[in-house]
Amino acid sequence: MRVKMILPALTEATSPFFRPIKYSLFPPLGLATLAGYLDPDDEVTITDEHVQKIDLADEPDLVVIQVYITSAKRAYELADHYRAKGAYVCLGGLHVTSLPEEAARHADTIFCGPGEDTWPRFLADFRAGHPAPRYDSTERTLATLPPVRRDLIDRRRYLVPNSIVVSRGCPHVCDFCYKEAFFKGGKSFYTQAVDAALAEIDRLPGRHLYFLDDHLFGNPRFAAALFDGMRGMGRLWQAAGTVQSVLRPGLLEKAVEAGLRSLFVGFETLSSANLTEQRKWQNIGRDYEAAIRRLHEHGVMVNGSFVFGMDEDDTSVFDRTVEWAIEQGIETATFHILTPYPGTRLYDRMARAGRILHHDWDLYDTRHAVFRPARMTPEELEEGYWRAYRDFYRWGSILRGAATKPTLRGRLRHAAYAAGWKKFEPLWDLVIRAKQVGRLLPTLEAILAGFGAHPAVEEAAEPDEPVARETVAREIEPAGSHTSPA
Ligand code: B12
Ligand code: SF4
Repeated sequence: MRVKMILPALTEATSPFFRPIKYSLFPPLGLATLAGYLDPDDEVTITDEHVQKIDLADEPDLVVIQVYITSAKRAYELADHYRAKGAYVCLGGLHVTSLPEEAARHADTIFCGPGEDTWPRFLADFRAGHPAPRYDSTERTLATLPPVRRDLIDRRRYLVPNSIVVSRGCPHVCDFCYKEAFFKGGKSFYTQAVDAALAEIDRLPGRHLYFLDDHLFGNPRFAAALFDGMRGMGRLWQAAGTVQSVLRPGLLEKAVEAGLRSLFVGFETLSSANLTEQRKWQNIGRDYEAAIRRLHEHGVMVNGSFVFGMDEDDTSVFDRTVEWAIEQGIETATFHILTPYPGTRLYDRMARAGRILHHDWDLYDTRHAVFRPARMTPEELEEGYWRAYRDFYRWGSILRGAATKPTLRGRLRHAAYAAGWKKFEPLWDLVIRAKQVGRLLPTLEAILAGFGAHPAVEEAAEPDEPVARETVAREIEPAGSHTSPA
């Protein structure tokens, strides 16, 4: 059987003005996971439209398309194209789960929820000649997960080819997050067995890893055992975690010993009323500043995630948040406009109140105001969002953030690292367009290796690394990409 798997690009990514670095970060891990269930004699390809052109003239038997909200329009176009040619088309992923009826108009079969139970069931039905039009995931386990088909991924096209997930979902229930909607109908947080996760890590070449788990620390027992198992492997890695998990005694220390060098932390808002409104209970009353101090003391860089536009936010929120982040010495920040994804509680609340402005999914990208905010206009929200990025990454702010570091080496590193992303962005884009992105990985590993020392140790260390080496690490934070995993 000839199987073609496609990750379509959102409209922006195919324009000549798109920012290639953002879309050359991570390979399509979800599709490579599903490919693991195919038979050895199936002919299978994975096409990631963010980094390669799709050959539309081919004649596959089965087409599998992963649909995100921002790529839905393109996904449906591709689905219609292949159905017209007589291929059998399957659509699955987050947006299909949010709006199955919309997706079903373009598919022979749709899949709701994660695919580890439904996909093998479909394959058996398909081969037997009676596939169903819809499969809903209910049995949630990673116990029988086959090895991810990384051989189908062209590693040279990605800055972070070693992305990995060892769990699914998250134990929390924030209203704005995709997670509750996607995992409804079954468990919404579960992990691999520790040994299986360690085996998957072992299969990855090089030193660097990026855990894409929503909350790698979400099950402390699993996380502690994983970190114990990783100790001595010589890995350098990045991940996402909550403020609460950073403050928990013991776990962060284990993570650092296992190679943690940078953490994406969902602060989201400095207002506890906003946290309550969004049911982000795990952040309420937590000492954000203590969490940042603790990470810095352990040599872990912080990528702080912030969401603008919650109901308590007025136009003063942008300056206040940026100022706070600079004062805390946060190395990099990711800002988002609150985005009500269909299927979430946030969406339902906004829709009931008549506050949704439109359903142009292309613009549900966390950079556009798609709802009417409570205390400002949509224009003010968008303008403030862009201003926040500009203000956080201006030279004066970078130098002030750097000045919070206790050592000269720390100050230089902060300045070089933060500046690298925004100030040298066009250079990285050139490297990617020249298809040289894979060559940056050893540089990235070298940078991260330099971040493990505690500030006290750094005092006695060598002078700082060259600026260009520091800059790359910023790229692997999916800046502006997410409404906050964790
Ligand atoms: C890595 C990542 C990226 C990477 C690359 C994505 C990629 N290559 O797949 C980059 C940085 C490019 C990115 C960009 C964006 N992202 Co992003 N990203 C993620 C992240 C952190 C991990 C995705 C992942 O690899 N998961 C692990 C794999 C194993 O799971 P999976 O991909 O979901 O696949 C499983 C199922 O979905 C299902 N499945 C998927 N497709 C199909 C198809 C079939 C037929 C079947 C049976 C099953 C199936 O089975 C798979 C195995 O279980 C997620 C958060 C998350 N936890 O999902 C956000 C997330 C997907 N991103 C999100 C967003 C909003 C964006 C952006 C729009 C952000 C922006 N401001 O521009 C862009 C645009 C993406 C696009 N192309 O349209 C949202 C999506 C919201 C939505 N409802 O669609 C998420 C959920 C983050 C969040 N918490 O809000 N992202
Ligand atoms: S926003 Fe983060 S902490 Fe909240 S449910 Fe989503 S992944 Fe979990």
